[in-house]
Amino acid sequence: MTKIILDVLNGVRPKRPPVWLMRQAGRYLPEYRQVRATAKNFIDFCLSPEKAAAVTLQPIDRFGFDAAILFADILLIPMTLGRKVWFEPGEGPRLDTLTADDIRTLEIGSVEDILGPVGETVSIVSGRLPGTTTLIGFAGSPWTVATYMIEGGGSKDRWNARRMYWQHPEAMARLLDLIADSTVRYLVMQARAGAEVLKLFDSWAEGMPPQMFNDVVIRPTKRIIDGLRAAGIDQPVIGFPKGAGISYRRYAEQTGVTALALDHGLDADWAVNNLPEGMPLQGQLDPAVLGAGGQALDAETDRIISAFESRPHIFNLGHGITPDVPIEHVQQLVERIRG
Ligand code: 1CP
Repeated sequence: MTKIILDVLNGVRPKRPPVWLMRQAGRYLPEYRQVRATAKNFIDFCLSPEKAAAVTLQPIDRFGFDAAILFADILLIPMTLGRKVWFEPGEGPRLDTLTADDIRTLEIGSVEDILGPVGETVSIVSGRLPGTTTLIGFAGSPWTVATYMIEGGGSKDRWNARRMYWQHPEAMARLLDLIADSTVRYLVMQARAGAEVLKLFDSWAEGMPPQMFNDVVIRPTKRIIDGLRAAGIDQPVIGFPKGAGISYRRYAEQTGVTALALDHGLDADWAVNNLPEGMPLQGQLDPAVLGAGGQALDAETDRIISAFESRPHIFNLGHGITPDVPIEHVQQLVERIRG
């Protein structure tokens, strides 16, 4: 049986693009909320292989997406560097904040033990997936993970992290290297457990000067991909430097990614004409359109499919699905794509 997403990542252009959605396992699904309610807290949920595997498979059962994405979170990696991470109910992630001084003494712990349960989740899902569905493993990219570590959670403009880059460049470089090296071990574990594609989420790659983009986005991403290849991992890697604008091109040329996930702000025609020839592209429906549904959803779905007709293309959102999206809209989208 062939897996259409692996075909596309190998450069094939099928008649209709395959589809999956960022955050497809999540609160818009009643069956997700049901399992979620049985977990002590969000971190525990991510580290409970049976529960995490169950919610990974839910959107596949319901919609028949072409890929399942491992249920976990990008904020597990700070735990491998000895940091505390917790989720405030109704608010979001919290971490103990990190200063330049703290960074000098950080060390990578036993990634394989601390995040071992995630490897188990991957094995369980791998054994239960339909033969045509691709299993995607993932991690956060170093810059995005670093912003949460320095800020102690989400923040409006990542001010402390951005300032640290300019004020303590050596501390920032060390932090990014440590996250990258821990992430390599984490992704090697996922790949060996059965992840067939790996995705790197750089949700905060927007709004920085070019040299800074080289230092905090491109270099650490390349370090991860070089590390994976050196470890004998040859799975395709999808890079998602969200909000990078025209810097998507340098990212595509210099990091070693196999494919690019495009956010909805990037001009599709620019992308098709300026990103490396033949490189598979994933994206890029605005999640708000999925929230709206109706004719707008059909029209935007059609526009995106035809915009990427000349490329190997995986249909997806430009960012994660939001909890308020009606399930019927997702159904409508999948039917429209499949014609
Ligand atoms: O209680 C809940 O159910 C909380 C919602 C939730 C979910 C469903 C969180 C908290 N994380 C996740 C799972 C998750 N997170 C997945 C796997 C499942 C899937 O995609 O179907 C993935 C790939 C992520 C990745 C992730 N986590 C990113 C990168 C992608 C993005 O959306 O930009 C980021 C930034 C996070 C941090 C995070 N985790 C959770 C929240 C609410 C946040 C964002 C905080 C913020 O906005 O700053």
